[in-house]
Amino acid sequence: MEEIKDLLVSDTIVAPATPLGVGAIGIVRMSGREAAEIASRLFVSRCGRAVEDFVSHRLYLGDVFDPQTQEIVDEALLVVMRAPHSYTREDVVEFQLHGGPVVIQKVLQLILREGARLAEPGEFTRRAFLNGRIDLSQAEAVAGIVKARSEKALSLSLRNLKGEWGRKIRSWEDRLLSILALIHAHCDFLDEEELPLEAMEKELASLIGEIEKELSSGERLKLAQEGALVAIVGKPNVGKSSLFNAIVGWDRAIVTPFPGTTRDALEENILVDGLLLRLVDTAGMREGRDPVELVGVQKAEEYLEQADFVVVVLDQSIPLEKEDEVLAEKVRNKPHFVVLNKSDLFPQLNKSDVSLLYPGEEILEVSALQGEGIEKLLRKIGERIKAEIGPEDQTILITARQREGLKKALLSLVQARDSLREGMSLDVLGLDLEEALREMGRILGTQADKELLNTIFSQFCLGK
Ligand SMILES: Nc1nc2c(ncn2[C@@H]2O[C@H](COP(=O)(O)OP(=O)(O)O)[C@@H](O)[C@H]2O)c(=O)[nH]1
Ligand SMILES: [Mg+2]
Repeated sequence: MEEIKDLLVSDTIVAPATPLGVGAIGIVRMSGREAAEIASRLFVSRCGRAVEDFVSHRLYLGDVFDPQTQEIVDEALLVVMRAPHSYTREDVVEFQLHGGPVVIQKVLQLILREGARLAEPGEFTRRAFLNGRIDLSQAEAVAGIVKARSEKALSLSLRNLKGEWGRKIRSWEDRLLSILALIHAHCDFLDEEELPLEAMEKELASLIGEIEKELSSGERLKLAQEGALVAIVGKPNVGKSSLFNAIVGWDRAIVTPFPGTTRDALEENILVDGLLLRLVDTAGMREGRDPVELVGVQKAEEYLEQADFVVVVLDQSIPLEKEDEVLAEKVRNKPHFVVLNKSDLFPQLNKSDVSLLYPGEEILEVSALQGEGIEKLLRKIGERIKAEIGPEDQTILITARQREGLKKALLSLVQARDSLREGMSLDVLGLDLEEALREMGRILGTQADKELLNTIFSQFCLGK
C-alpha cells in the first residue's frame, strides 16, 4: 500500500464532466487542494457569500467572470463538496453552466489560467481509488456503468460499484490468509501439534470450486455486457426482412416480393426487457445466382456461425423445400428459435412437418406483415437470454483484466492443492498461496502499480 500512496498527488485538476456538445447544462469539475480558492476568483454568488464560506454540497447561484476583464462569462450554479465527503475525497468544485461548448471551453480556459491542470481521462476516479474511497474493482465498475449498453449491464456494474465483487475477493483472501497463518505458525513452532492437512486441502478445494464457478458464470455475462447477437436466417422470400423491420419498428430493410432482395447483412441494436440485442437481417440462403448475392449468402453463413441465437424463418404459405432441411441441419447445434411466418395466409405446410425437422421444439407462428406474434417471439428471446445469463443475484460482472488475474490465482491454488496432496514442503505451498493472494490484491488494487493503474484509467472518459 505504501507504493500506492506514492502515486497520489493532490494538485488541482479540472475537466468538463459533460460532453462538449449542446445540452441543457454543462458541468465543469475541479478537484484538489486549490479547487475552492480558484473558484472563488472566478465566481460571485448572488447571495453575497464568499466561495470559501459556501456550505458543503449546497448549490449557489451566481456569475462566472473573467477576473482580468471583469467580463461575465455565464450565469451558473456552483457547488463545493469538501474533503473527504466528495467523489475524490479531495475538495471538489462543480460549475453547472449553460450547456454550450463555447461556454464550457471558456470556463475551462479560465480555470486553467488560474492554476489548475487539465485532468487526464479517469483521473477523478483514480484519485477516489488512491484516496481509498473505492477499490479497483469499484473503479472498473464506474467505467462499466458509463459504458453500459443495456439495463442488465448497468445493474450488474452498479452492484460491483457497491463493492460486491470486492467483498467476495476479500473473503477469499481471508480464507487464504487463515491457511497461511496455520502454515507460518507451524513453521515457527515446529514441534507443536500436527497441521490439519486434510482440512486445509478441503478448504483449498472449496476455494478452487468457487473461483471456477465465478469464472464460468462471468463468461455468460458477456451476453449482458456486449449484447446478444441474434441472426435472422432462412431461405429467400420467407419474410426475414419483414420480420426484422417489424421488430426494429421501422422500414430499415428493403422488402420486395422478389427473392434475393437482401444482399448485405443489416444490423440494428434493440432493447428487449432491458437486454441489448444486436439483431441481424441476412440474405436468403440459396444456391448462388449472381456474385453479389453469393457474397451476401456467405455473410449470412458467417453470422449464423457467430450468432448467440438464431431465428430461423419459414414461410408457411408454401410447402417445405429441400433448403428448409439444409438449414435445419445447420442450426441444429445453435441456440435457435423456429418461426413460421405469413400466418395470415392460407397454410401450405403443417406444423407437424416442421416438427419433424425440429423435433420437440416450440414453433412460433407470426405474421411479420400484420405484426402478429412478434411480441411473443421477443419475449421468448428475452427469456432465453436471461436463462443463459443466470439468476442475477448470484452472478458478478468480471472485466477481462479481472478474469486474467483470477485465472492466475486459480492456477496457483491448484498448484498449492497438488503440492499438499503430494506431500511437498510447506514452503512451496506457502509460496503458491502468496502468489494467489498477490493476484487477488491486484484485482482490488491493494497490490497495484503505476502501469496497472494507467491501463485501467486510460479507458475512462475525460472528466470521470
Ligand atoms: N402475407 C404476408 N406476406 C409477407 C409476410 N412477411 C413477408 N411477406 C411478403 O413476402 C415477401 C418477401 O418478404 P421479405 O421480408 O423481403 O423476405 P426475405 O427475402 O426473407 O427478406 C414480400 O412481398 C413481403 O411483403 C407476412 O407475414 N404475411
Ligand atoms: Mg430480405
